[in-house]
Amino acid sequence: MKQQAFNPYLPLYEYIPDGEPRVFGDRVYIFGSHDRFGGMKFCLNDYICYSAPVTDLSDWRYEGVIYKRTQDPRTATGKHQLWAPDVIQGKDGRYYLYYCPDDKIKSIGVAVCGTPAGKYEFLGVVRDKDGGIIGERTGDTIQFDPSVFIDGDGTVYLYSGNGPRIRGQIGKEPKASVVMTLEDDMVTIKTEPKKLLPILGEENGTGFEGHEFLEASSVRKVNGRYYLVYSSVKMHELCYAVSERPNRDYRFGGVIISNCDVFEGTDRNKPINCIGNNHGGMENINGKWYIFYHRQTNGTMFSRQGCAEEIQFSEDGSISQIEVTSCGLNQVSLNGIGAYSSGLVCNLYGAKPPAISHPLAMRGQHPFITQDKPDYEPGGGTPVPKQYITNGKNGMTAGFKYFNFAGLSEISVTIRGTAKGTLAVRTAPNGKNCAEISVTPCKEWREFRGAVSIPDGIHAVFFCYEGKGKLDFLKFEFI
Ligand code: FUB
Repeated sequence: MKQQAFNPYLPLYEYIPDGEPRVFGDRVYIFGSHDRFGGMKFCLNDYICYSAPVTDLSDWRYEGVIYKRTQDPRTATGKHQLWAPDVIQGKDGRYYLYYCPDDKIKSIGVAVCGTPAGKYEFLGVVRDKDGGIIGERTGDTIQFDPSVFIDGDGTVYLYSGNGPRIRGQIGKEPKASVVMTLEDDMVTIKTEPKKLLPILGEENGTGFEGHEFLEASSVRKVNGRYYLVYSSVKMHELCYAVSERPNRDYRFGGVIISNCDVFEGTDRNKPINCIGNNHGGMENINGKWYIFYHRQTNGTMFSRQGCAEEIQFSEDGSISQIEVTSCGLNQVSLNGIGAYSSGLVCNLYGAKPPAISHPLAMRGQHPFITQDKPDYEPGGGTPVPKQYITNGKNGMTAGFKYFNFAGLSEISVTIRGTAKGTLAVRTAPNGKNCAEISVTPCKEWREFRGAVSIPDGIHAVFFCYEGKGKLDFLKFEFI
């Protein structure tokens, strides 16, 4: 690899949630929504794309805008946002982009392009053979988060739908997880939508209890089985269901990842990141399987960023839950020497347990990741923002996983703010102090250093603040 890969895997100024990884040829492409940093709604920006060689997941290339929010005639006014998309290569060799324009328009748009990374042109809306729009006909359930899979026999499956998150919502809108098939034109349905996974209210006796389908369908075939990754009613977790058939009989498989790193049924059953929605998918890249997911930043659910981790399949086809890390696609631990942005933090919490990411709930009460300048587009001529942790108060823990240390002697932190106290450095959140860095108030960014004693080998690093006042935390360096 040319350089190290991190989580988030894209530049820290990019906010691409709902990322579907797709390998086309020798590159992996990320098709996701596009949040605007500092936005107060989901997906305020046009779809953009990044790609990387399958052999170097550190080397992401910006492909530019691939589809504008206003290209679909239904959204031409610019008042709608484009929510989670997916892209598949059709049998004609062209690439088809599927999306729902937010939760106000309950049907699926399709755009097409001769190359994976755009620019896409609007093709149509998914309809039945009589022209009826799927999602708008009497008796239809609403369409949401479309995702496509083409099986070995050429059948094109379109998955879609969402469910209620809390019981009181049941019955307000006709919702379901559904699967239908498409004609070769990729826009007309061949078979009607039929129910697939249980939503809240349909779970009893299904094995999905507690992990009912919410949204974010995404299907891949692995060793002859179909794996449907979805986001459950808990929002923060991506689960999988598995079947021997692409369009029926899915069994609950388990949780693959929780973006607040909750491992139910273990002593790690408390959130250690702010809680928010999650969406992604899995992909085989150069012989290894990865799960792509997103994290929340800026104390809201509207500035989300893509992350990824390697996953393993057991002999019996099951996938164990993996933890969130700072090193993700790097495949090995990060260098134990050098400087790192605090934006790579993978566990971040304060004295109070993390809450659902929402401006009113988060701001003021919890530490969160933010940046020092407005939303940035590559080539837009505006300055490149720097990401940092803000609102760090007494009891803040900021964890980074993992580094391979050899002969570490000193650690520096670059902070600013009114903080007066100690940043303790530990290899476990409640472990012993490996360094104690005294910090004092400073208006501008300032570096503080401390001698450190961390044994050689692979360790996590946690910065734990004890003191008065608040700090912003920009970066740290292992020396
Ligand atoms: O990004 C907008 C919506 O949030 C997606 O469509 C959902 O899956 C959730 O991630």
